[in-house]
Amino acid sequence: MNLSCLPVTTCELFVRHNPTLLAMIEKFKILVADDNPDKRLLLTVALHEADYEVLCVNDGNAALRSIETLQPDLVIADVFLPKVDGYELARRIRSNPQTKFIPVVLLATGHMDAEDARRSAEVGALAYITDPTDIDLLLGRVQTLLDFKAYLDACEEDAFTDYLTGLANRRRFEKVLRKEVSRSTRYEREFCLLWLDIDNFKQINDKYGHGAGDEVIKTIARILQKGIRGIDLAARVGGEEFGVLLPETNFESGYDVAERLRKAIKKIRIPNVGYVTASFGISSFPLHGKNSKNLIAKADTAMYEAKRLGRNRIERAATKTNRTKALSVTSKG
Ligand code: GH3
Ligand code: MG
Ligand code: MG
Repeated sequence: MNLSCLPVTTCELFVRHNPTLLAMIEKFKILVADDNPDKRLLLTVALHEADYEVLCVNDGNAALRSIETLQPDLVIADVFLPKVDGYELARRIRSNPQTKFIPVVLLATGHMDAEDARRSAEVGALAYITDPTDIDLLLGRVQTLLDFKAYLDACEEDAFTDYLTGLANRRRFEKVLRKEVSRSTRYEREFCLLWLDIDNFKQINDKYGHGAGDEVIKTIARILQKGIRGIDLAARVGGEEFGVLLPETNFESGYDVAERLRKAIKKIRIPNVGYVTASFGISSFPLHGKNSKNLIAKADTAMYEAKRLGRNRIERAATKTNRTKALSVTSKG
């Protein structure tokens, strides 16, 4: 199949939902942890020949560091590793939520007794191989475990992706937002949150049908995706509602981005529907909230204010100061 003829989003979806194709494009990364240079060489050559990408380390601490930075798809570790042994390495990989599903194969040279087998099962290793020169056995195990891993990765990707638009879904958005709150708190950085909702969308569904409504949602998703930087995140957070996270962006710059996106949405003529608009709310960290819940609530309230004030506009979240000012203006009549 010639993928270059497909639009990018369709192509991405096709690849993402096809673990075999994914594996063909991106090689599986295998980390080999062994202090014996001959064994490392033997395994590296065999795994390279089987078309895997191989990374080697010679002690357990180096393995733990590499796992964190390189996120391998599978780990092959000698049981008798210096610093952190193979059993402990497997136990730590399994007990860390970030690495929990990386399969571990333990290698033991020589006789294996029932106690070793029990221990390897207890620490969560998925295979225990007693003859590291039996390459066919090793490759068979590795391939099976990687098939399962690829399937799990695809399921995880699905669970965090909005099926209609291919954007992140609300679950991923909130997860990334919580991470951004911790990162920005730690490094004292600013970021912005945009919350937007398509105007009068019910009328579009009623007049042109649900299918046309879906096309509108997909078009808005493409406009958002095209109009933001690589480090930003756009997500579909509800039926016709979107969130955009703008890391390293102050309130005024975030407003400029929202204005650019608002204009881009207004300008596009959608086939069979015509023109649509969206209303935006914007909040920023740390000005309007110090946690994800508050920031979303503030941006959402601002978005509803934009609706109230006529739609197709952007409203800023209220701070204590501008709320007080607004009240004093109102009280003056
Ligand atoms: P407002 O300007 O106040 O936002 O008006 P609205 O008509 O957009 O009002 P509201 O937000 O309440 O309407 C949202 C509609 O979006 C209602 C629901 O049927 C529709 N909707 C939700 N999810 C989908 C979807 O996946 N596809 C389509 N076509 N419609 C959807
Ligand atoms: Mg709406
Ligand atoms: Mg809505």
